[in-house]
Amino acid sequence: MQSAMRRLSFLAGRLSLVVCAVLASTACSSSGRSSHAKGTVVRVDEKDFRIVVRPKRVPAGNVELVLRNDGPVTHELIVVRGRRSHLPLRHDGLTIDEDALPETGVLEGAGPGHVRRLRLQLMPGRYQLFCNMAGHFLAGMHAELVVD
Ligand SMILES: [Cu+2]
Repeated sequence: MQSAMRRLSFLAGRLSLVVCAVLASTACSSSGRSSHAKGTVVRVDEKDFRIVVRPKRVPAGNVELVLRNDGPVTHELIVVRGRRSHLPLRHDGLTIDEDALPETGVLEGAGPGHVRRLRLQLMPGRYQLFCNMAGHFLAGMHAELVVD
């Protein structure tokens, strides 16, 4: 019974986190830049086939990812909470099974030179950032962000 309650509150926490992410991205797209506290800015640079995250460790709360695609091909960014070793591969063996994961945030694919922002409210834990275009994760497009 107690473990069931713990699981429920864990799920509720995940749900509120997803809702926050959705609200943040909506606010971003409707008003451009918001004037209230942006929180910690994390630079995420993508290129064939790496993701560099700076800083790699941030305090919990509002985090703004600034994603830059250095190309030369289109890349996307998916953020999930958990350890990399727990990310499930699809049967194609080339991509992560996103449907099996509670996503924290997503920026769909964009071409070289694009800079986009994703605002998230993150609770403490380990987060995996990866590109899930066919083969890109396996080629090395993943990085970890630790939230204290
Ligand atoms: Cu990619």
